Amino acid sequence: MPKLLICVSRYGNLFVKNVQCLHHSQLISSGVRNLSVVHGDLSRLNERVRNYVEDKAKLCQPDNLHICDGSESENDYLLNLMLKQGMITPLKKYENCWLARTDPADVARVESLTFMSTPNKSDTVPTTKDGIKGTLGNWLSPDDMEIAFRERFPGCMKGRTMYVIPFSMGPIGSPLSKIGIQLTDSPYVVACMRIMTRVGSTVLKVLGNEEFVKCLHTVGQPLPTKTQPINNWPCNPQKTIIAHIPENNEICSFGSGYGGNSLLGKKCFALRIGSILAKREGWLAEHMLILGITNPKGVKKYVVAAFPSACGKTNLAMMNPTLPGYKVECVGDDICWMRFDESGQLRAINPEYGFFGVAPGTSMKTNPNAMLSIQKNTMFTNVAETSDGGFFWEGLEDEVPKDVKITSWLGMENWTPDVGKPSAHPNSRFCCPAKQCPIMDPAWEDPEGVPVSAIIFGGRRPKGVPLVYEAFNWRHGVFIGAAMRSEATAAAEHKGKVIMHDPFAMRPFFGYNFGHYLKHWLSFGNKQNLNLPRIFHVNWFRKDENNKFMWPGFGENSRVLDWICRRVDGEDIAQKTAIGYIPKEGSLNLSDLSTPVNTDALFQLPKDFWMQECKEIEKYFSEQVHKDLPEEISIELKSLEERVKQM
Ligand code: OXD
Ligand code: MN
Repeated sequence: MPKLLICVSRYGNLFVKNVQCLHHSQLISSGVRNLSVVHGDLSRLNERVRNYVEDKAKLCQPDNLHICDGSESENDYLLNLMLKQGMITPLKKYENCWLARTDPADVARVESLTFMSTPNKSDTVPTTKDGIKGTLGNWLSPDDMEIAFRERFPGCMKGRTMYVIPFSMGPIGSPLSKIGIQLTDSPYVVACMRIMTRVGSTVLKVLGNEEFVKCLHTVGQPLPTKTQPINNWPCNPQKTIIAHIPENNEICSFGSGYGGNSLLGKKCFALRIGSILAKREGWLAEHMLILGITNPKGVKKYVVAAFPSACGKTNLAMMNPTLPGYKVECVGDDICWMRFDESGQLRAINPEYGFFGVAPGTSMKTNPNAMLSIQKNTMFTNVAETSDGGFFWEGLEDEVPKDVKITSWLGMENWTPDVGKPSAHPNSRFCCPAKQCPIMDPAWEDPEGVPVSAIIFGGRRPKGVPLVYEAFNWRHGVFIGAAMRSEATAAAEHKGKVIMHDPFAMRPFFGYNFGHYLKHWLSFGNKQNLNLPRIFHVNWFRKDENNKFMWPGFGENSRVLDWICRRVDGEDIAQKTAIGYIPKEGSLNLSDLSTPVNTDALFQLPKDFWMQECKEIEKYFSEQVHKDLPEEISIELKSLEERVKQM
């Protein structure tokens, strides 16, 4: 019997000093508790993965270990298990569709409980002015992290099964892809990870003995629980923490089963840790959709677009263009990894394998391709249910039979709009395989990625911001990304319709100091031989004095994409303004537009608004980014102010 020394690591993880030389069968008998491997073979995991699993199993003390192979039968087993536990119910109207209702206290990302832990605070967040509270990420010192971990993780999986999920972000084996191992005690998380990422034994083969991103997740409710979990959804909102430790390529998430906090491949890995890897390795990990648009001449271009949560990224990525002869195809709806290739061409992959989309507002009218994608093999969370076994949410009023009864996400039967509360939670979701989308791009899994011609930024701006404008150059484009603002979203815990700064739509997802992130973006502008894409800003959400949207949006946005593509081709269709290039009169194709629009009003640039906007940006940069703001960005802001003054 080896002599085991139980130690506490710097981050509060319990570990056994000589764990490397333990054989798995010894682990099973000599662990802190007995552990049985109920699926898979621990001894066949490569050494690094095995060490990670053993280390965390000792810390979390699950009863069972299940190494996932990603197979159909495994998935069926898990769905059955959740069904028996009362965690999901079938939506019988469709094939293999399920509804999970969470504890109402666990419904969204928790930005205030999401931390990056680095030895130096300034690696994670900019140093703010005069002690003003920073809003560009949360830092925890390794010591505080250790205290937080020690309070939470030891024994957190008692009575439960720890699932080991090997997953690839990006096509398995692509030079642009990265591998992670997620450990979780939630079968819901396993089922959703299998939809959202490429899971299975092949991933382990491709990994060999290389580094991987370590992802630990627990619902934070060891068994037996003192009280029955609400909706059979175990979670621990009082103790929730989502922590990232870049120096170890590690993510540890405690207490929440909600997707953004628990499907660790998505925001935690692909964006927060991803952006750090990207900085280190010279590429970009961004909160962007990727789409291909083909014009009537058959010429295809790919564009990427960054909008904050709930600004319609999924709708744009899956759009049916109204412009005759145009075709849009989807590569991804949320996250984009991009790298310049040897010829200087920027190439992008979607690291995800599924869509985790906001349900309310999605309908055959707004996004038929999303609706067609979710008719089978889909996990719904916190949507309402119809008496004929279907789903329901705000926006589907015209699409469900009139005689069906609706049960709200909170379980209220015979729900009607008179109740005064929505039937589905505003952040309720569908989680479906991307390949079910009828307009997936033929190259969406191309390991080389697709060539990017344009980068689009945007937000929900009811006032002052025109439908589209183009940056003067790369540096100005980076400034536009940095100055992005948008109305708040239901995807996180924010309330109300305040206009929030959301630079690059990455505010909740930066893995490192935003000032350094800006330098990284700017650095591409100084490199030789790069074919830098043009940068644009769009706003589908401008409102008139009667509070009505001025632009019809959805498929009509193809007109804006068309203008952007023609600019990429160098067409002389732009006129210079103080804020950038806007379409020359008549250059935006508005023929047969569904509703008449007032283009003058859509492109009007009110001087007082833009003076105020400059002030807000100045205040934000000086308070929040302070000395970390690159000189180039200050110069861009000053130039904008000067141009606006002369308007
Ligand atoms: C998302 C988000 O869930 O951005 O995609 O919040
Ligand atoms: Mn998102």
